[in-house]
Amino acid sequence: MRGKFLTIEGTEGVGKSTNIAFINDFLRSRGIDLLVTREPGGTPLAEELREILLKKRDEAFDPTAELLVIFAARSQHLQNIILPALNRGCWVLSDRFTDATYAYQGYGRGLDIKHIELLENLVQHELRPDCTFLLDIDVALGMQRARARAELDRFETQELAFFEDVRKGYLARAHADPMRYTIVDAGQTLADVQQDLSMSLEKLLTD
Ligand code: Z5A
Repeated sequence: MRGKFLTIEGTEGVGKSTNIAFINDFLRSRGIDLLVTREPGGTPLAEELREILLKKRDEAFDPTAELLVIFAARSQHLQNIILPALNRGCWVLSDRFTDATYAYQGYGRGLDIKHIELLENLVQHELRPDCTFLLDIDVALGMQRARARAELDRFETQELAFFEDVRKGYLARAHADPMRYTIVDAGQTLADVQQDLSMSLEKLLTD
């Protein structure tokens, strides 16, 4: 039987990395064979493309060029890692996927959503995540957490208004498809965030 495809999304400092470790432990303790991966990246070639995307440089990165590099990395990741794992019955949890492209490149950079849909269909055919955890946080609080943690990459140096647009994009998509998305208030204590995640993971296991 094909494995389930899970994704986790959110703006800066929402705690994706922290909660991926929690989801991994939770599902493994229930006997689920889980592969954790990330985007952009997930294969050696796609990780090289990730470095290109995140590197700060003097030359402006044209938004359409950025979009194409993201989907190039995604195609590589899907064909070499995600699809083979799902086809052998393994569950896959990806730290970001195409919802990030709609939120960052669509709502954040202002690229035409129809172009993103076109590339999504070209690269993914009918594949969409079975379940997406959207960790939602006040943008300023998330930035505060992200800044306290490490040096900022090219995306993280964007203005607050950019991330407000990204957050709006994520929320709009989640509200439009409540069956697929679980919105978790990431401004709560970590214990409360993980309590909410446990409840939706329990539900996923019984579906
Ligand atoms: N990008 C794009 O534009 N288009 C696309 O299609 C895709 C990606 C796929 C890299 O992604 C960039 O790529 C990303 C969008 C763009 N832009 N940026 N930046 P990334 O996922 O690798 O980068 P990231 O968003 O910075 O993720 P991260 O480094 O994994 O951070 P995080 O997961 O949000 O946070 P964390 O490290 O787990 O937590 C942050 C801190 O908060 C840390 O110190 C925690 O201990 C703390 N924390 C976490 N939860 C809590 C709670 N509940 N209370 C208090 N403190 C907490």
